Amino acid sequence: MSDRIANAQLRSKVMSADEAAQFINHGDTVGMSGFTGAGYPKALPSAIAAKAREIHGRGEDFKIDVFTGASTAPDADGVLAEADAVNYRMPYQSDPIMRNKINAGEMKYQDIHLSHSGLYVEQGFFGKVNAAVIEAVRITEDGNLIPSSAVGNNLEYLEAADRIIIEVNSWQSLDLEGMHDIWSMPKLPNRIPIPINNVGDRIGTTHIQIDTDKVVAVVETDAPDRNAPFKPADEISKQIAGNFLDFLEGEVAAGRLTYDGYIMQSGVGNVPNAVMAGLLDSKFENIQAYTEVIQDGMLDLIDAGKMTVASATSFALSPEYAEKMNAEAKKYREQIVLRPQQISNHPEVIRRVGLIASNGLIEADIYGNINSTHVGGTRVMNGIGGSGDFTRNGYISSFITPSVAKDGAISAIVPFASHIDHTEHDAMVIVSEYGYADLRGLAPRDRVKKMISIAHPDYRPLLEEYYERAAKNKFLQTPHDLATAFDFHVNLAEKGSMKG
Ligand code: 0RQ
Repeated sequence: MSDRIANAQLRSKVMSADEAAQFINHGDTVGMSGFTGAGYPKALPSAIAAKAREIHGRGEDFKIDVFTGASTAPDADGVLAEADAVNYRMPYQSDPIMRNKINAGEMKYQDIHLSHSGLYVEQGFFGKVNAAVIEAVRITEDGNLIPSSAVGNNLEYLEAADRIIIEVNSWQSLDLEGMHDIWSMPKLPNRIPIPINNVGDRIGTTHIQIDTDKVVAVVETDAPDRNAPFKPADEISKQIAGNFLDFLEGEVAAGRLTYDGYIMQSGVGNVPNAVMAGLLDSKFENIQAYTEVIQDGMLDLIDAGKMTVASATSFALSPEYAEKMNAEAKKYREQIVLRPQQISNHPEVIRRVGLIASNGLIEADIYGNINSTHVGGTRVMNGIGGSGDFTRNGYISSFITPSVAKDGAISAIVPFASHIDHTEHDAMVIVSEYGYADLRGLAPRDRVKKMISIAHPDYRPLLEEYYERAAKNKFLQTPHDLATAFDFHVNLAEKGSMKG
């Protein structure tokens, strides 16, 4: 047995994942650890999926509701979806099998702001949480958990659940201990200000205290997190990154930012990583991140002495960088803080530190409304994730995107966004490979020209045509021609291209 389980009571609960799956029943609500492919349970999801298949084979029902921090991995969301073991999922997913089941109407999904999800559990919006399945680096002699590569909603699930299953993963570095900052907010109506004034402030403990009497099983694993490797930055990503850096330089020139005052939030993906690569060679120094995930580019910035501190709730590292983190966690924990997602994404702290948010999008419309989640307004891609938490509350909120998707069949700039996650009131700067549209201080009609200037040249005449038509209407605050506002999307659905 692993010497990572130092508590005698919990050592007596060690069993196999298949044995532990007996504690998960049809109709249960199960809160799991895991955020962007990090810190999710590695064994229980497959064991639960096997149990579901066996029960379905007998012609009986077996489905559970699955809550996590955010996305997990093929061996969690993927296996559970494949086995038709999920009834309802929240707050975020990005798994291809699960996405297809959701879009086919075979399972239910509620896409929730990541900072809200734990609070909703605390307040009982979802009813009872039957079980928590949480990955840990180790269990201390006192029965406390040292979380692994994500904190997510672990506190809320451990507190709300009747039964707790702990996975102790020996793949995760013991040196992660000391990186976490666990602070539990007093419940409503006794909230107090969160005492974080600076990005790196530590306000809590390095462990999670649990009710050991609720623990029904401890499962030992030795399995890596499953983060996808990033593609090397292509020309377009580099151009977008260059334009984003031009925007930052413009802020410095305007006196609104200094070279040592940049606090970033960054969505995940190839373009954000290209931005971080660009920052390596920029004049920006002492960069800080108040964000939700630690990415490869941030480790590079820390290694280069360009980033002083990063606060998040999890890692979203490529396999190569995850190994690097495991080897060097002792060093990185001096500059990285992993917090519960209610804190990493909290509006109060985000507004206080004054960060510049930057996230990806599916489409933006000519007035600056942003669709982050639904292709064609109906097919969900991933979810809003933390993009709403940061966009609504950031000091400056930006979006970065290639001007087209699917070899030019889809324009990222459309007349009217077919689903709106971030409104024109929140989005300030949109960046593509053609430049950046700075919408701050502009009434809706004055934004149109700027938005069209960052669209792909193939789509600019179509967007101009639309606006001319819309501007012939009677009401001119935010002109639209409702009869043709979704022609781009209808063309895509019917003819395979937004061009028609
Ligand atoms: O699909 O891989 O099949 O080709 O979407 O697109 O251009 O690689 O960009 O990785 O940044 O993803 C909005 C999905 C953009 C992401 C979204 C297709 C495109 C490709 C990926 P393929 P790119 P990105 C904090 C912030 C919401 C959550 C969030 C996202 C795939 O940024 O999920 O911001 N955001 N969290 O082809 C059809 C369009 C499309 C499109 C792109 N208009 N129509 N497909 N794609 N635009 C992090 C967390 O919360 C965890």
